[in-house]
Amino acid sequence: MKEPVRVAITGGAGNISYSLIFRIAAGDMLGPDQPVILQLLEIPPAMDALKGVIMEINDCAFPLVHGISGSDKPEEAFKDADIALLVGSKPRGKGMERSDLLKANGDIFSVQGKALNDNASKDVKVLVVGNPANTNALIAAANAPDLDNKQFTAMMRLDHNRALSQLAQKTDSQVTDIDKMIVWGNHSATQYPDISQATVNGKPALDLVDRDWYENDFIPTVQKRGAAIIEARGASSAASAASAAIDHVRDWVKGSDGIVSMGIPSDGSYGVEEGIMFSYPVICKNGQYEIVQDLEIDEFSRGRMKTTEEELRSEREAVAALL
Ligand code: NAX
Repeated sequence: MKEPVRVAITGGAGNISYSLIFRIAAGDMLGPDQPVILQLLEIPPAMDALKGVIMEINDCAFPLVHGISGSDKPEEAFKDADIALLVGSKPRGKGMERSDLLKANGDIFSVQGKALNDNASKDVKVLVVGNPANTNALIAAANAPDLDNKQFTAMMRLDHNRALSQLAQKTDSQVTDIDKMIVWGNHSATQYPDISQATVNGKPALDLVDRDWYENDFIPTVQKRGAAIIEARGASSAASAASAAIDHVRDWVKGSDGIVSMGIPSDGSYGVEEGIMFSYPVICKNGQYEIVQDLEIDEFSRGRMKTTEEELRSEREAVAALL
């Protein structure tokens, strides 16, 4: 039997976690032979609800769960964590400006970045799901000076999966027929879901769909999918977000099957400002991710990438005091 992996999850009593934790416990993220110890973090008012979640996990008698704890102290929840899923964040309240939201979450993610730095495994892999995910990840990384900033990533996989599903439906194919899907930039409405590199069963995707559909239907549909889910369900994406988090970490740890999109610290590739948490096409191998280089970027794509980059730069400016 393998040594258990310690997985810390914040926002353990929230909606996404209610799907996420159970799937991790069932082995969907790290494999059916990998035991886990779950370390859940919540804020004091949600500790009762967290207790209920823990009771339910215990009641599942998952063979892979070798331990489970709940805490309202980041230093306890992150102790020796090998993987940290930062899901909990402050939702946008009534009348709150985007800058207020950035600031409120900045306070959470600077504390958590420091707690990861001081308590987690030195090799911890961090995925930030809580919004604004890219800039929260930037703040957490900046507050963890002893960790490599490459250990911090932001979740773009839900956007990536949404893009795969839309293109598969349009071309009457399966998501597994699609290769080289990319979502660039920020997890926001400025993101750029790019099918200019993609193939469907080996054929260029742009030869299979018309340009008008791509620019005026596909791109806005993927960009605004989160709002459409809220409109339809009366609540934000939860099970699909959990599924994307599982895909992201599974691929990072165990390797990806081709290109996937991850929000990672920009190294300047494709002319993007260095340091911001920008979603790139990556390939994961041996527990590491590498940006896919040398893709030809046309003028349309370049413009879209600039727009989302500019938004991330202005978010970074808004939280400069926390970096
Ligand atoms: P919920 O409001 O249901 O749950 C959030 C939980 O986090 C709550 O239980 C809350 O008590 C807890 N929490 C708040 N501050 C905390 C802190 N400092 N430490 C620990 N726990 C804390 O939200 P849920 O639907 O689960 O969504 C969680 C986050 O994911 C939100 O920020 C949401 O916007 C974001 N999303 C990100 C997505 C992405 O693709 N990156 C997609 C889905 C989702 O919208």
